[in-house]
Amino acid sequence: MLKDSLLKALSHQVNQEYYSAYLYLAMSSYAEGMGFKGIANWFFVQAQEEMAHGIHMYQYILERGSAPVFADIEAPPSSFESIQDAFEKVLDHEQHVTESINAIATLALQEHDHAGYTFIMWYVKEQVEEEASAGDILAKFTNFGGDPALLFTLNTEMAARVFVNPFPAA
Ligand code: OFO
Repeated sequence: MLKDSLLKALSHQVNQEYYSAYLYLAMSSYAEGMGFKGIANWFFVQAQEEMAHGIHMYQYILERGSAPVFADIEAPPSSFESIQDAFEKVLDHEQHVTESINAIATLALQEHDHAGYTFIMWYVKEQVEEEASAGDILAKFTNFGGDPALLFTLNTEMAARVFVNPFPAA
């Protein structure tokens, strides 16, 4: 069974993963409304990944013989200033998630829960990719933001993204 402190932290993280999914759905809906279906697709796939993370953590809590503690999921912002603003918020959000995941890893070590530590390390690595991906997209806005073709290029590139369940057996 998980110790209470770790159960609380992992349950909170399940909630955060679902909040992340809500946030990306809100961004997807915003991009759709702006007519950028490809960018909307990128956010939609991101939301699907977040839901997969939430389910994966939920199942891990059960596997450890504990019961997840559920809480309200916060509402995401309903609008954004621009597509660039949405991606700036993606990076801010993922940095916040990284801190939260790192805190769980620290807690698992403090509690001598080596299995929990091994579990959460997958997410430590995942967050490096999440931040790098948001950073790469934002760099395009920094370097080519003045070029009106940027959004159309991104829209085409992002239309190709497909959801691949990172935990196919789950
Ligand atoms: Fe779950 O990786 Fe983003 O937040």
